[in-house]
Amino acid sequence: MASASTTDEIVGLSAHNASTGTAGAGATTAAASTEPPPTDEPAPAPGVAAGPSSAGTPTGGAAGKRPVACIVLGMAGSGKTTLMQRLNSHLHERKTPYYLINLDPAVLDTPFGANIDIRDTVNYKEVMRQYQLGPNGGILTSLNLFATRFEEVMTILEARAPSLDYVLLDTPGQIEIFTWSASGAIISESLASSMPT
Ligand SMILES: Nc1nc2c(ncn2[C@@H]2O[C@H](COP(=O)(O)OP(=O)(O)OP(=O)(O)O)[C@@H](O)[C@H]2O)c(=O)[nH]1
Ligand SMILES: [Mg+2]
Repeated sequence: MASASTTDEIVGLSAHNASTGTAGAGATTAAASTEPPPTDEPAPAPGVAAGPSSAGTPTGGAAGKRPVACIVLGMAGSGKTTLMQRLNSHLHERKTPYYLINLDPAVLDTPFGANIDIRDTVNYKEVMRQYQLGPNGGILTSLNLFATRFEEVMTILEARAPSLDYVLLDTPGQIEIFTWSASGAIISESLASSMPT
């Protein structure tokens, strides 16, 4: 969940447990559980980008089972977060193990509980203030700051990969920020180098 950050624009990563379908108290089928899929390690993007990525050809191999990473991308207000919420409900109901990551630093509230939330690491409003940026520049810079820590996210995902079927990532409404920025490339290529994305 979003947490109040310190005056620093970026704070330590925090992660929540992987969702196993049994987690997320009170999850219902109609409404996605807002309970974060359970978490326990330190912490950390929407359309659905599915299918094999050109950035990597993870096969599972020695590392064993690999979850499928789905980055939900789309225009502002196109329903990315709603889709995430529905997927959360669906997978939770089927007891499919998955992991949810929120990459939207500006969202006020998510209708799903993210295992890793950019808002736990980067304070979007503080970034705007410190760098004297507008909303879009704030999102861009927040994502860039977060991308510098994405290795830590990958470490968490690597550790959990064998027990996960899916890794779902919600992204900011400003699609161009994700698709055209260095941070978007870093995040998507990091994922694709490790698992089908
Ligand atoms: N009619 C209709 N409305 C939808 C659908 N999906 C989402 N909405 C509505 O569209 C609005 C925006 O949905 P979000 O899921 O927040 O969209 P988003 O892409 O995450 O928005 P940003 O994060 O701001 O870019 C909400 O009021 C949703 O209820 C859909 O399939 N059909
Ligand atoms: Mg959204």
